[in-house]
Amino acid sequence: MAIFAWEVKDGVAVVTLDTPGAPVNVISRTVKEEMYEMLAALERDTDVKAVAFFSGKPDNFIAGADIEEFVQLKSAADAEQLARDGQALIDRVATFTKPIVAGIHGSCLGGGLEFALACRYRVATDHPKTQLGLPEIQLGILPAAGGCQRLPRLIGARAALDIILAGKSERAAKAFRLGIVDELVPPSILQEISIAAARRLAQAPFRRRRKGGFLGLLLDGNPIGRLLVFYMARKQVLAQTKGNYPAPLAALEAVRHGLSRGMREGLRREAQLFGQLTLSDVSRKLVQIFFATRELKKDLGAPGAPPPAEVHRLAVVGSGFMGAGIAGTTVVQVGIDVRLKDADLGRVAKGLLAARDLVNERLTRRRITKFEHARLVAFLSGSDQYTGFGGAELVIEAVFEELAVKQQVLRECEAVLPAGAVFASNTSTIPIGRIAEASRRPEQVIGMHFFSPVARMPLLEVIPTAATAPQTVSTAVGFGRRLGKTVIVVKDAPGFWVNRILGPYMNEAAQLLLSGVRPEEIDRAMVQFGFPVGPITLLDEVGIDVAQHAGEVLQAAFGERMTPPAALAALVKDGRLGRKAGKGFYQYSNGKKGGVDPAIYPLLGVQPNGGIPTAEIVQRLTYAMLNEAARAVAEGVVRSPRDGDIGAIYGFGFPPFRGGPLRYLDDLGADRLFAELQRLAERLGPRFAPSEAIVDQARSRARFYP
Ligand code: T1G
Repeated sequence: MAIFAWEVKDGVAVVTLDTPGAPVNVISRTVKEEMYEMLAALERDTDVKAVAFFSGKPDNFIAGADIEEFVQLKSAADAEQLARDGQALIDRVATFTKPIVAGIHGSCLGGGLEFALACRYRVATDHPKTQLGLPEIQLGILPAAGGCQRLPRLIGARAALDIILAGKSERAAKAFRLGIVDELVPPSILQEISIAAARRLAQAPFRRRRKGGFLGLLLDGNPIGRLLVFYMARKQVLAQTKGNYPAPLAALEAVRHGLSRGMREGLRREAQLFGQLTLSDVSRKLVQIFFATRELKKDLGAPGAPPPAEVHRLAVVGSGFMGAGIAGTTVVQVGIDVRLKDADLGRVAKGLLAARDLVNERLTRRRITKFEHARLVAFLSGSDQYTGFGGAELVIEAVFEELAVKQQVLRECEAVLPAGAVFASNTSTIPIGRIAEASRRPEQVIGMHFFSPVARMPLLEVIPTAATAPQTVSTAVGFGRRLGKTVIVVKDAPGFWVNRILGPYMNEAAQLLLSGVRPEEIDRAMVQFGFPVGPITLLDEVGIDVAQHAGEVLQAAFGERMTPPAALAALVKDGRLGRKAGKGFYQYSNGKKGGVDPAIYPLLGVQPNGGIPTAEIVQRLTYAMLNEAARAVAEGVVRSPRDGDIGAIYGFGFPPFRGGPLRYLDDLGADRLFAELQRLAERLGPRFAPSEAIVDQARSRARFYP
C-alpha cells in the first residue's frame, strides 16, 4: 500500500501521508524515496497549483526521522550522509515550485517539524495532542534536517534555542504565539483552512510578520546581540548538563555557525555534528532508553496477562501528601471520579484541597480551560466513611506505614468494594504479602509504589505477591500508564527495587558525613557524576525521618551491610526532618534551599575536615549501589536489566547518559568492580564485600546486556 495518497481539488493537491501498519509516521529511507516520487509527480501535474499536506494518523503528523535507522549506522560518515540525505529532501520541499501548506494535527517532532518548517505555511489544530518540537537533544543528537537553521530564522535565536537546547515540544497555542504556526484552528476545519491557505498562496505569496518585538531585534537581529544570546545559552547548558551531554553544545554551535556563515554552511555543520553525535556512547544510551520505555509501554506486567480491567472510579484511602497526590494526578491525567477517604473530615478536606491544587496548576499554566477545570474538579469527592467505594474498580491505600493499620483498611475496603475490585497499597517498606494476609481475595491485592511528589515523579513500581492474579497485575500496570507513569513490575521483597539499591548509596553518603566530609562536597560530586541532586539534598527532599524508617526496614531484612549509620537518628531527634520541616542538612527559608546548616555538625558529632577526593566519593557511593543492584537482579527483584535501569533512571534520576546502573556496571566491567569492592572492603569494612552476583559475573565475565 502506498505511503502517500493524494487527490487534486480545484488546483490543490490534498496529500495524505499514512505509513501502512505503523502507529506513527516517521521519515525512513522508504518514506524519503516515496516523497521524492510524490513531489516529482505533483510538479509535473499542471493542474496542481499548490499542495496541502496532512497525516492520515489519528494523533500524529510526523514523529521525525526513523530512530531505528540510527541504531544501524556504523560510522560518523554514514550518519553524516544520512543527515545530508534528509537535508536534501527537506530542501526539495523548501524550494518546491508550488506552495506547500502543512496541516498539522498530533505530534509534529524532529524531522517532522523540520519538514513543516520547510513548507510555505503551517496550520495546526488547537488540540492537546498537537505538539510541535525538536526533541533530538533527548536522544543525544541535534536537529539535522535544517532545524538548527530554519527555526532560528523563523522565530529568532533565543526562542529557537529555548526549544532546541531543551529538546522540548510546545503545544500548538504556544507554537502559534512563537510564530512557528501561522494559523490555529479546531480539528474539524483543519483540512478546509489548510486547503484554502494553499489556494491563497498559489495566487499571492505570503509575507510573514517578524515576531520577537524590540528585544528580539536587539538580541536576535544583530551579531552583537546574538553573541550575548549564545554566551548565555552556553552558560545555561553547562550549568544543567555539567558537560555530560555534548548534544546541546553541538546544537548551539550549529545554530551559531549557520547564523554567522549562512544556511548552506549551517546545514553542512549540522550534518557533520550529527555524524559525530549519533555514534557517541551518550546518544546510544539515550536511544536505548527511548526504545526501552517504548517496550515497557506495551508490557502488561505478567506473562500472558489479560488486558487491564477498565477503571472508571478510583478510591483512595489516606488523604495525606501521597494520597492527595494520587487523587489529584488521577483527575488531571485520567479524568475519572476519585473518592478520597480519611479518618476525619478535616483531613479529607485538606486532602481534597491539595488534590485540587494540581488541577488549579493546570489552569494557571493554561494547560486546560476554565470549563475543563470545572469538569475535572467535579471528579473529586471525599468522606470519613466508605460511602462511594461501591462503584470503584480500584482502591489505593496511602495510610500510615504500619502493618496493622493497612490490614484493617484492607478488611474495611473488601467489605464495601465490588467483588472484582483491586486493592493496591502504596507502602514503600511493608511486604505486600504481609498486608494481603488480611485479605479474603489475595489474588486482587497488589502494591503500587508511587514516588514523592506523585504528580512529578515519573516512575511507578507495581508489586504483585505470589497470590496476585495476572489480571490484577495488568490492571495496576494499565492504570499506572494512564497516569502517565513509566511502570516496572518488581518482586515483593524489602525495599522493592528503587529503595533497595538506593539504600547502600544513601548509607554510604551518611558514612562520609560521619567521616567529616561536607554535605555540599558529597552532593557536588554526585551532581557532577550526573544525578539531578546529591544524596544529602535527596535526604532533605524525601524527609530524613522517611529515609531513616526505610533504612531500618532494609537493615531488618538484610542485616549489617544495610545498617544505616546513626547520623540520621540524631537529626530526626532534633526535629530536622528536611525541607518539609524547614530544616535538615540544609537551611530553608520560605521553602527556598540555603546553605548547609552548621548546626548539623555538633548533632552528628563531627568536625568537617578537608574531605576526600571527588573520585573516591563517587566510587564509594556508586559501587555500593552497583553491588546491591547486581545482588537484587540475581534475586529476581526486577524482571530484566531493562526494568532495573529504567527504574533507577526514572525513580531517582540515575544519570541517563550512563544508561542506568546495570549498563554502567557492564561498561565498568564486573571484574574491575569486584577488585574495587575488595579494595574498599579491606579499608572500610564488610559493607563493601563483593556480592555473590558480582563474584560470579567477574568470574564468568557475564554482562547484563549482550
Ligand atoms: N523513529 C522510529 N520509531 C518511532 C519514532 C521515531 N522517530 N517515534 C515513534 N516511534 C515508534 C515507537 O518506538 C513505537 O514503536 C511506536 O512508534 C509508537 O510510539 C533529522 C534526526 C511520536 C510522541 O524523538 O516522542 O528527527 O513500540 O509508543 O505514546 O533532525 O513516539 O509500537 O514498535 O511512543 O503515541 C526525533 C520520538 C527523531 C520523537 C508518539 N523524534 N517519538 O507517542 O506512541 S530524530 C522523536 C515520540 C530526528 C532529525 C532527527 C513518541 C510520539 P512500537 P509510542 P505515543
